Amino acid sequence: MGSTPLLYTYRRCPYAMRARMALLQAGIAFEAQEIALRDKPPAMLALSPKGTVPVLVLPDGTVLEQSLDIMRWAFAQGGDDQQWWARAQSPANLALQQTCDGLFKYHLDRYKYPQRFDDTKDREHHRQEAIAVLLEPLERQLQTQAQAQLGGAMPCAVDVGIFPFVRQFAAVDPAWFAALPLPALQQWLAGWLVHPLFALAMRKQAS
Ligand SMILES: N[C@@H](CCC(=O)N[C@@H](CS)C(=O)NCC(=O)O)C(=O)O
Repeated sequence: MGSTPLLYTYRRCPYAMRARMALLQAGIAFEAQEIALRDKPPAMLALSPKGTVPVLVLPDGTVLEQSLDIMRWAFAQGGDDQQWWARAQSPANLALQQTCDGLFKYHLDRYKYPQRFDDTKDREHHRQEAIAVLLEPLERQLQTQAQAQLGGAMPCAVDVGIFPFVRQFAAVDPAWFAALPLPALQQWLAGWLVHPLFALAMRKQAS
C-alpha cells in the first residue's frame, strides 16, 4: 500500500467527479487510477467486489467505496476551512442530495438511456419528473436564498454532490435545458461548468 490514498476513478462518472472535486477542494494528495468500466482492474475488485467507482484506498488499507463517504472523509481531514461539509448538513441540503441520488437519478437514467430500460413510461415522462423532483426544488432553494450556491454565498459539499448529475441532465439536450424557466439553476450550472475545481477534476492524466 502506498503512502498516499489511491482513487479508482472513471473520468465521466458523476459519482467519481464529486469524489475528485471533494478531494481536490480539501487539498488531499491522492493518486488516481482511471479504469475502464468494461474491464475493471482485479486489484480494485479484490478490495471492493461491488465493482463501482469511485473507490478510495487509504494508506492503512481502509476502503471507502461510496462517493459520499469519500467526500465526508476528504472534508474531515482538516482541509475544510470554509466548512463545505458542515454547511451541507442542513435538512434542506440533505434532502436535495438524497433526492438527487435517488429519484432524480432514476428518472435521469431513463431519460438519458431509454434503450437500457424496459419501461412503459416514455422519455418525456422521465424528464418532466426529473424536473419536478429535483430541478424545481433546486431552483426554489437558490432563489429563496437569493444566493448563488446551495451552501449560501459560498459552495458546499451538496453543490459539488449534485452538480455532476444536473450537468448530465442538461447535456442530453442543452438547447431545451437552456429554455427551461429555471434561471437560478441555469446560472448555478453555468458557474460550475467553468469552475476551476471542475476543470482540475476533469484534467486528463498523462499516460
Ligand atoms: N453509490 C455509488 C454509485 C457509484 C456508481 O454507480 N458508479 C458507476 C459509474 S458512474 C459504476 O461504477 N458502475 C459500474 C458499472 O457500470 O459497471 C457511489 O456513490 O459511489
